[in-house]
Amino acid sequence: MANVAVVGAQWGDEGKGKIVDWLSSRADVVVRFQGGHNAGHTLVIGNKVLKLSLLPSGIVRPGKLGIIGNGVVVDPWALLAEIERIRAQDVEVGPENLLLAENAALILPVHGALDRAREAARGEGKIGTTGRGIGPAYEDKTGRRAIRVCDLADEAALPEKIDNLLAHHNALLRALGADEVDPAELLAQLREVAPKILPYVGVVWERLDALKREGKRILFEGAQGAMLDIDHGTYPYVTSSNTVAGQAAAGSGIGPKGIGYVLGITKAYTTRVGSGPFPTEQENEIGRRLGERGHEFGTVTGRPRRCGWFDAVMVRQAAKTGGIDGIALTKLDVLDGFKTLKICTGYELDGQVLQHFPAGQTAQAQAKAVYEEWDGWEESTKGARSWADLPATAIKYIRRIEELIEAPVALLSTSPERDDTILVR
Ligand code: 2SA
Ligand code: MG
Repeated sequence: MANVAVVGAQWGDEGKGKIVDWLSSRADVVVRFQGGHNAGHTLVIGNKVLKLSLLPSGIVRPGKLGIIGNGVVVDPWALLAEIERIRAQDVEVGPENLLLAENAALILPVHGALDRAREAARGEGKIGTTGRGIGPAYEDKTGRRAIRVCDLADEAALPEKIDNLLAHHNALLRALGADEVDPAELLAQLREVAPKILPYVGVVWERLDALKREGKRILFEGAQGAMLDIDHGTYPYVTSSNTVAGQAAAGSGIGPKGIGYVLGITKAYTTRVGSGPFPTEQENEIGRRLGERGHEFGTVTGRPRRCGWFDAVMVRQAAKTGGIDGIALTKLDVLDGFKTLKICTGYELDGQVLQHFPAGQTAQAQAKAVYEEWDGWEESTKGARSWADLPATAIKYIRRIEELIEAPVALLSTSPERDDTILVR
């Protein structure tokens, strides 16, 4: 089996956690390569519900190595709290099964505060971030003033790094009329947390190189989704990292040829949390029904997700920009019982029908979804165990999606349970 990268093909929450968990039973290593604890993956294992944010999903399986790559922004306190939380659910986590890249950038308390203050200042125009400090941490990283994981071990350089960082932030905080950060206090906080984090830290690219040579199977676990990508997404309503599969290489140090297959995950309909354009959104009975049947609430923040019809134009774009080889289609059963189903096949803008989502904010807000209508099905598809179990109209719906997005549906997940029913083509 080639190394697989699993990425979201919509706006996140496509059900990546379950697919990654299922694939991780066939892999030796699971690697996170972007995002941070803004991600939320729910795993259902027997009667246990595990909610992961920063830890790679594979960690819940004994004998697997979880890696947090350099492309991730790491809040050390959130990491420790999550480790404690899942240990309490009888999952073992230690340096033998968790490796953290020494060159990953840290999320500090000032980043969370800044994230939330900015959102409040934006008011109606807010991005709808998770408030976890993701954006400000990536800004410091690209601004070359971040404190990185390796700095926790560097007593000599740390005070100067902190001064350099705070020269930037305290000027900003002063302008906002907010409290400044005391360098001595931040230094003390980092010194306190360092010995708890450092046992997990290592050279990820080197370890991956060795694992590759040993023929180990490596799985790359994306967070968020293609339409939240900083370059390819609905900017500025995006997250601050590249979420496309290309980032799996840069965010871990494995090189592009280390990834053999890109699996995109998409729901059979569409959801989004946070603000921003959403051409197929249904702010009506249909949207409410999708949300209720699909239990559409954010894993991290508990926010209700916006719901709408399947957008084939958006997923096709995600497939092309992300190099997606095949799709895992999830939550088909949420559509059970709808009389008719709609699929978006283009956007109408200024009298033209576009086959791509425009980049400009005004064009994005004005683009109107053009739909095809398909017959629904009465039968339950929940837990279906073979393609033959699916109603003919459901198979037609899936085939049409494949045609429109120009990628095959390689997997179909028909229930959230780990051992339940993933149909492989
Ligand atoms: P941020 O916090 O800077 O990354 O937010 C920027 C935008 O990215 C969206 N975003 C997400 N969208 C869906 N799921 C995400 N993770 C959690 C989950 C979300 C939750 O998996 O359930 O619990 O609310 C996620 N993380 C970031 C965010 O909504 C902004 O639109
Ligand atoms: Mg999620």
